[in-house]
Amino acid sequence: MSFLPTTQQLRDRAQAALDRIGVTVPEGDDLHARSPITGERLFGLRATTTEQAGQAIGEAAEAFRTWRVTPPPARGELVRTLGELLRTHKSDLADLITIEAGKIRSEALGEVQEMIDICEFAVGLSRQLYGRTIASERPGHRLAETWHPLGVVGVISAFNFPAAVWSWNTAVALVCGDAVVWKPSELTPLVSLASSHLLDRAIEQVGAPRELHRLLLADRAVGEQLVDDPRVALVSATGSTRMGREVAPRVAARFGRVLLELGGNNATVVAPSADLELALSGIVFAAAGTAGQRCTTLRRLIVHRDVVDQLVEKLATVYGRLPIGDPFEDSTLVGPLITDSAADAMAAALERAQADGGKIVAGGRRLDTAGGAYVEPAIVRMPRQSPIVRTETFAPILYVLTYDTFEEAVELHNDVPQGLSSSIFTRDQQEAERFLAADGSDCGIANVNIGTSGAEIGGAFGGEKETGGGRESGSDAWRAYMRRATNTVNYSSTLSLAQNVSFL
Ligand code: UN1
Repeated sequence: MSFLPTTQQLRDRAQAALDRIGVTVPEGDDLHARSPITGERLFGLRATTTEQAGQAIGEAAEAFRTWRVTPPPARGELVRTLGELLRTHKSDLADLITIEAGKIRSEALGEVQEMIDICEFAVGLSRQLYGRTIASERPGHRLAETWHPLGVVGVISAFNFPAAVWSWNTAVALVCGDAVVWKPSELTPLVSLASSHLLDRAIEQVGAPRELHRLLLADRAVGEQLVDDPRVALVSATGSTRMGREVAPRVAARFGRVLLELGGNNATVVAPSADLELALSGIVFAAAGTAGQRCTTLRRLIVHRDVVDQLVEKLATVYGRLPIGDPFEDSTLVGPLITDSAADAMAAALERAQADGGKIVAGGRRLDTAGGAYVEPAIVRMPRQSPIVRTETFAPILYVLTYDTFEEAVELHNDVPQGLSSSIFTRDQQEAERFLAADGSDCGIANVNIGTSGAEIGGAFGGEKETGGGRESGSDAWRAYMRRATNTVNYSSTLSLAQNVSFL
């Protein structure tokens, strides 16, 4: 393992990035910024109080009144400006992502690229918020639908994509005419302050209402406030299934809308015809990349009996050479886990898996470093899909299961509570199509000959079952951020009733 930077070096690097972005950290003792690289505290921060949060929601609701009647292409101009600022500060924001989330440099830059991409998508979208015209059954009538801005969107985001998930929601919500109130993870306050400040700068540059975006740097209680406040029209929450289980009924109780992006327990099927070299690269990035801390991380590998030994052997060799350590180091592929408790959860899961008859064939140990939680990504061969395999552990553990028939592979694949991402490696076209068919993968994302993670922003992102059913980012996911009105216009001089009803 490479030498780690000191906490002071990280603090200086973070400060330099914050200075270039132009943001001042609100000093205080309520919360703190820390880095998983050394596991130590960087800065103390002042949190948003519940009173301030209430006020922020009110201000956003007020800004919405102006924003909703601003023409969408003018709203797009704001998002275009944000995209430009993100391009200018790509490296600075990536620094903060590495410092607070522990992502390797290339993935941190990739996260900012994803933000730039969604801004560009949203700018185009600002001229494409299409409604339909519908054939009316009545003479002299026009039937159409119009999409209107929804209101205040509350965004709750997680540590692992501390900026991109916010941008998917915010760029789209803003062109849809909504205002945004953001409650980020307490683990990544600097990334949140920096992202939010870049948007504030864009808002100022284009002369949009200042209160269009509000950042709540606070703990769980303020998150709950956002969930319960009737002025928040849509709560878009990314996090664990446990969190979603609490959020959904509370928002439903006040007839608000939710968009949920919860846990994944993603699997890849490797068929006997698969190109194993291709599969190998796809699997390693999906399973060990981001130290297993993506919601799209590959957690289950379902391999045909004819190729399983060969594939596992190749994987174990690659795993044995994975460079683990300082995420700023160019050669590093696996950075730290976010906290000690994530490493503890990984150790506990490995123990459970072994108790169920699993055999660790690669990795699984925590490296002996002071501070950060560095672990070797693990591969575990399992005799069956036991309860621990069906559970999402947010760490780099890849469980390997064996199958004989395609039907059995699909059954194993779908037999988990989560339904986010999936893929198959095969050169058999029929098999690939069957995996994508109605009785194939039951996930929101189903891929062929690539891994489960690293989706592009152009498609709708999200999943089924305990993943929560939400879709954000590309395609027509924008509709969740708007309200639909059906309009019937009578341009004749007769009042004709639908369904041929006569009255008067
Ligand atoms: C997440 O882990 O919460 O598809 C989002 C991917 C990324 C987004 C992951 N584009 O892996």
